[in-house]
Amino acid sequence: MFAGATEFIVGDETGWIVGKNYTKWAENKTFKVGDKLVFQYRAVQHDVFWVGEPEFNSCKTSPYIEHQTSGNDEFLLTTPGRSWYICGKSNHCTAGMKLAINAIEENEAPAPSPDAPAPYPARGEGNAANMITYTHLVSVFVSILAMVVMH
Ligand SMILES: [Cu+2]
Repeated sequence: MFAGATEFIVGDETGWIVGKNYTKWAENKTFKVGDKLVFQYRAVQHDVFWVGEPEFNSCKTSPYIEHQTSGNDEFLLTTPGRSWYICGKSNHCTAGMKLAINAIEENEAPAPSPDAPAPYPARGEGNAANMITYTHLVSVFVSILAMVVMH
């Protein structure tokens, strides 16, 4: 179902820490439904609250949608739209330990529309499709050749 799903380690190699700009981390990334956010941190030092926009803006952890504390917390993006995550420890959120993302529909990929010129095939999938077509053509050609040789 979630063929091209991506697992995002929030903050990449630095993980979920105080002092990282997660707005900046997220800004050049495309999040899709089916992708997963993984928050990695030393358990007890931090945690992750999935909250609404007002709680995100005011750094309040109540009400929240989900709270995880394992240090390897996974949040699956199940619906399109925005979602907000904050750390609930001390003043970490106000210090910037917060992440807002926008998830798009799985097949709403940043691909050109059908009537727009398509300079490249979609990465990966396009090549795979071309390969299948090519393989198919070769096998048809071989069958024809075999028929001709046998008659
Ligand atoms: Cu924290």
